[in-house]
Amino acid sequence: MIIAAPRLPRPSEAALHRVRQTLAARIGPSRILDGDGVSAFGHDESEVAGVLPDFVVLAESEAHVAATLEIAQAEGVPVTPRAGGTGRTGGAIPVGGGVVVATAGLARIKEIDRANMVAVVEPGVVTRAFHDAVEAEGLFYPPDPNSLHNCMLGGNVANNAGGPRALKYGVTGDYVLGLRAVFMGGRTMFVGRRTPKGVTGYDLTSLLVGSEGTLGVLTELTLRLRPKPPVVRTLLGLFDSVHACGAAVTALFHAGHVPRALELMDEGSLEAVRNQGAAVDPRARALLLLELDGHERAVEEAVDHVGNLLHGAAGSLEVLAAQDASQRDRLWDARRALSPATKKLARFKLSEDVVVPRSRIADLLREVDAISEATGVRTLTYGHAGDGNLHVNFLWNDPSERERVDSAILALMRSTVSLGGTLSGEHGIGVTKAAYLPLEHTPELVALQEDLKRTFDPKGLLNPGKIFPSRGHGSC
Ligand code: LAC
Ligand code: ZN
Repeated sequence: MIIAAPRLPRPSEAALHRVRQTLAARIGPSRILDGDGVSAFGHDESEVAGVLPDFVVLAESEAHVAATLEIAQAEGVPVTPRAGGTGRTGGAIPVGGGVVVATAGLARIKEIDRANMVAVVEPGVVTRAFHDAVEAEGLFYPPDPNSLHNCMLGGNVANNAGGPRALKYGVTGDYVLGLRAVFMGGRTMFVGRRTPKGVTGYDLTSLLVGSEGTLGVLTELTLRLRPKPPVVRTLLGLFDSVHACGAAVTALFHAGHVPRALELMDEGSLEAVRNQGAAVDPRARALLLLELDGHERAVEEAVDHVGNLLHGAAGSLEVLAAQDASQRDRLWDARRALSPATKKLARFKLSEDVVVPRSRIADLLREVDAISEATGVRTLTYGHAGDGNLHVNFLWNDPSERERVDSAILALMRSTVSLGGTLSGEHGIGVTKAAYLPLEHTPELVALQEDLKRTFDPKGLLNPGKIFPSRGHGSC
């Protein structure tokens, strides 16, 4: 663990005892976990040092969540919501102690409405299981964060998760029509609608999507679906430099192609993939993984055009096409395993998810080289190039390098903002990026958001210590 959690005051033992007793009477003692059982609820998949909650509520209904938020509010005890716990920024870590309310037990797919292409689900549904369920109905739910085998829809919505298919289809928030949420004090509301159009009142759905569990706890999601694309084709373009990949991305868009995914890997990422046993052509120092979908004839035509373009103007060394579903799955498995695979390249790794306008990708890649050279910190980059959303990873072995790593990350954040980009495309701010938020948001904008936070949660008890800079992290 290489990022310290912010230090927040812990709730008093007396208040915790009262919350525990009252909750046990309301929802049953078997739904409350304490002692050694809480150890799995103190961390997520970020590099933030874990903090144990005092106890965990294993919610199985909205009423359990509401009781928790009512009783915790009355006693001034913090509550941290948690779904799959696969977040990358410390968002599910109970940094102020208190209660974790786990929503993995709310795991029903309540409805798949084919006629209206809408589904109603609970937050504990695993994203991949939801894909399978809607695809069995001939429908399609595009958001596909790379942790989809483990992450849950509640966390995806709370963080407005992205993934490779966001390029053509948009991010999680583009599929949330409405939601039910419980607010501190226990008030429960439906926000939004279940129709594709609707402009009544403020768009509170969008406010809650991506609010990282700081405004309310999600208990039900109304999601928009699409027809399942009949044909998908996957291509791999090999290049002799990451800069050539960047230029190819621009050329593809200039030629009018919008693949559903357009993923980039640089030389360091390829090293990680090769270390996992993948036989990537040794000449390749970068690659693009590209996927097109739609109706057969249109897709075949696009595959030809894209193949020619990559071979010709974009100067790729080779273009390979997946021949069947199992080849395609192997390519994606290698891509999805990249984050853990890169971790094996050094003792320590920190990973960012910055975004720049697509036309500035080449500039960002140059900035990353310059930062690496100036600080002496090894970097590797991969990610959702079509969206301009790149995972820049910083790798080091000696703890004494840490100060240089922090200055390299700060330089990356500054460059990103000056290229017209944003600090986070899909992982959120959480703990890890709170200190950098002022690079992108003015003090007035931060203050406005803190006012909104107070409206929902006047005592600051719901997922405290997240997003806002005054409570940001320090290095361990
Ligand atoms: C990915 C995760 C890290 O793209 O967002 O692999
Ligand atoms: Zn990603």
